[in-house]
Amino acid sequence: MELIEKLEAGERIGYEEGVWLYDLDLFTLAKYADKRRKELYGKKSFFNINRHINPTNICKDICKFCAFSANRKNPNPYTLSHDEILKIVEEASKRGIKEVHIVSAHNDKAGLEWYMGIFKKIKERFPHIHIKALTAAEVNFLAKEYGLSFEEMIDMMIQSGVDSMPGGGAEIFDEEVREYICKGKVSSDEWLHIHRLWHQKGRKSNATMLFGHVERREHRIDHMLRLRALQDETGGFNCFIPLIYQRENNYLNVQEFVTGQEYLKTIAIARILLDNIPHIKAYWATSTLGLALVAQEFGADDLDGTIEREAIQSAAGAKSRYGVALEEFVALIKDSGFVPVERDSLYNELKVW
Ligand code: V47
Repeated sequence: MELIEKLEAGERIGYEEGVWLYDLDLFTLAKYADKRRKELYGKKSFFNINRHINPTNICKDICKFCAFSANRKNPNPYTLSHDEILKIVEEASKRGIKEVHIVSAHNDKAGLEWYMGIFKKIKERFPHIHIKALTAAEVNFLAKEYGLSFEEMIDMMIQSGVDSMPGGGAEIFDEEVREYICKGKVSSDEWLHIHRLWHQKGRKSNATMLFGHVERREHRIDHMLRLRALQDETGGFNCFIPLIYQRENNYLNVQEFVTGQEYLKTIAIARILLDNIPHIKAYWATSTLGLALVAQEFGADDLDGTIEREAIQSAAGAKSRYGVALEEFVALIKDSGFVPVERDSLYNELKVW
């Protein structure tokens, strides 16, 4: 069957055809991605009111793409105390946030209790706030550092009050590229297995893909298909998030940004290939707000949230350090012709703005 016939019929696309999708023109891809998006959500675009917190930037691992961790290019190590973190949550709670998104570096001095204790304290004081925390990379680091199995780590996360897992640390699953960009970090199989175990507990998580660096298009397709296979097994992913690699203050030395066209193609291909993952997020911190708004017409139905503070992408040059004001965010979504729907972290609709 021809690729276009398959797209017309809404049939599942395999690896080789997935790579061919990139050779289609942008508007042909948009036609099929937008059709799917409309079938699922019409003109709704989801977002949440959230606060990102990055409690430490001291890291045992060295990922070439990372500008966040304290190193020669960013000699600015910090570790927040529990009290400092609680203060941030308290202030954000007054502003009405519904979710904290907590991601740290791999700090071997902080201790397991520092990592897990903060979730307990946040849950005790702010039981209404959803805690999305600990990437699979952190889970892998903590498990190995403290001699625990992944299952034991996951049980501890649940007992400590973690509600869902963010999608970080996935980078690119292809082993050769992974070895080059983040040698020694959680392996692709480990990343996928940690999410499998989390899903088996009835919990939800997200999945990211870092692209626009040294990977090729086929690596992106392989990455998405490994996620699709796990999703067939567990159904636990809520959302897929392609992250555009930001070039400053890190060791990858990539000269050019991925083009807007390549980003939109990747969003559209994700919507087409990932027929079993409900949401495709245009994470504006890496794409810019403008391109994220355009991505709504290419299959993206989620724009993440107001963020408030962002340290990982902004350390590498993105203009996301102070998040975006709620009123502005909502107005931009409306002006782009979509309906802003505030959601909770599990995609229950809270308010149509
Ligand atoms: O995994 C690191 C990425 C990720 C750079 O689950 C970089 O809802 C671009 O996972 N350029 C962490 N990206 C952020 C993350 C995330 C973000 C928003 C929402 C969700 C979610 C998850 O940041 C890391 C890594 O891939 N990253 N350095 C860089 N130079």
